[in-house]
Amino acid sequence: MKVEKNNIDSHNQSLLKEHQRKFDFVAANIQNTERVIQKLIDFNVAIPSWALGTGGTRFGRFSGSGEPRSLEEKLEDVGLLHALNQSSGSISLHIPWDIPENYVAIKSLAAQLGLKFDAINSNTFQDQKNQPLSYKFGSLQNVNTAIRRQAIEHNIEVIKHGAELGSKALTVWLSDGSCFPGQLNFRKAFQNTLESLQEIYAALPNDWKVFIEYKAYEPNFYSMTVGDWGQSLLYTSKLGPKAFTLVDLGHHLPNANIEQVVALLLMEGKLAGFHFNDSKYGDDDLTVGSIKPYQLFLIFNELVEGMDARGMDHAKDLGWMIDASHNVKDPLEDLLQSVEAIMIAYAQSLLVDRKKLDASQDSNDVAGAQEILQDTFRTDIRAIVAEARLRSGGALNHIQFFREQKIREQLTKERGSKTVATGL
Ligand code: PSV
Ligand code: MN
Repeated sequence: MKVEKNNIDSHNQSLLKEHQRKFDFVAANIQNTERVIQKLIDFNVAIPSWALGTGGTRFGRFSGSGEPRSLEEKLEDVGLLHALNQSSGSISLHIPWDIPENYVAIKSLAAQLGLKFDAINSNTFQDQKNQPLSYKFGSLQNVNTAIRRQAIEHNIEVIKHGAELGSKALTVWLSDGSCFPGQLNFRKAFQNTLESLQEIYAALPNDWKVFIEYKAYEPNFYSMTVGDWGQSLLYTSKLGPKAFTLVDLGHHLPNANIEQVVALLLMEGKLAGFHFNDSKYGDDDLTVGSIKPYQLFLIFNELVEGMDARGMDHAKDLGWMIDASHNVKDPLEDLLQSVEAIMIAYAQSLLVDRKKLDASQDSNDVAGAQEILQDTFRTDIRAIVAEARLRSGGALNHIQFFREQKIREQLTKERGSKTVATGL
C-alpha cells in the first residue's frame, strides 16, 4: 500500500494550529533553531529488514498480522515509515534472508520509495537449509578450516549482493565464542577470526567499509570472540583503514558507560556503525529511549561532540541504524517511536551549550556541568522535531496518522493475518 500525500497534508492541517503554538513557545527559548531543524531534516536512521516482523524470544514468537512476506514488501514497509517520518530513507538487508531475485527491479522499487541500501549483513550465526557444514562451534573462529572457508565465502557473497544494490558497508556480527571454560583456546580463536576477516577485508570494494560488531554474551555464555569494544578495536586496527567498530547499545554488560566508549572510539577514528535499541537487563532489544532516555541523550552528546571534533558530517559519516525487536507491539509503530526518540536525543545534543560545558569542565565545576546537561535534557523540544518532519513532508503525529489511516488493517487485508516475516 502507498500513503497518499494529500492524506498527510490534511492530517497536518488538522494539527497545525496546536503545533504552531508549541513550536513558537520552544523556538522562543532556544538559539539556532533553524540550524537544528536543518540538521534534523538531513539526518537519517536506517531500518533493518529483520525488524519489520514481530520479534520473539527463544521461548516463542507471537506474530502479528500483515507482516511482510518478501523483500519487496519489506521495502514497502520501510517506504511507509519514511513517508510518515521522512527520516527512515534506508534499509539494511540481511543475507540470506533478503537475497534479491532481480537487482534491477529491487533497485527501482527502492528508488520509487525514496530508499537507499544501508550496510548489508552476513549471517553465520545460524545454519541454513542445505548448508554443507555447521556453525555450531563457530564460523570465522572455527577450528575446522573448511568451516572457516564456508563462512568467508558467505561474507564475500554478501558483499557482492550489496555492491549490486549500492550498499557501501558490510556488517559482520559473529556469535562465535564458547559456552564452557576450556572449550576454546582464546588466542587461536582470535587468530582464526582475524585471518578469516582479513580475507573478507581483501574482498571489499575500494569505497566500502566493514563494521565489526561486538556483543558481550549470548548465544555463547562463557566467551564471545568479539565480546567488547576493545576486542572489536583490536580486529579493526589490525585489519586496516576500511575496518571500523560498530556499537550496538544492547551489546554491553550491565551499567557499561557507553557514552565513554563512543567518545574514545570516535577519538581513534574507529567508530562508523551504530545500532540503537534500549534495555533494562541485557540485550533486550526494546524501543529506543523507552527505558533510559537520559543515557541515550548522554551518548548523543558524546557522538555530536566527538564528530564535531573530527569535522565529521553527522548525517553521513556514521551508519545509524535501529536494531530492535518488538515482541508485543506493532513493529511499524515501534519503529516510528524509536526513530522519534533518536531524533529527540539528537536535537537535544545539538542544543547543549558546548562553550559553557567546556568551561565547567575546565574549572572542575561539577554541579555546573550537570546543570547544563540536565537543563537541555529537560527541555521539551518535540515540536522542533515535528517541525523538521512537517517541512520534509512527513506527518506531524505519525502514530496517530498510522492509526487513523488503519495502515496495519490495510496491510493485513493485502497480505493476510498469518504472515511471518523472516528475522529473529
Ligand atoms: C545481534 O544481536 C544483532 O544485533 C546483530 O546486529 C545482527 O546483525 C542483528 O542482531 C540481527 O541478526
Ligand atoms: Mn546489532
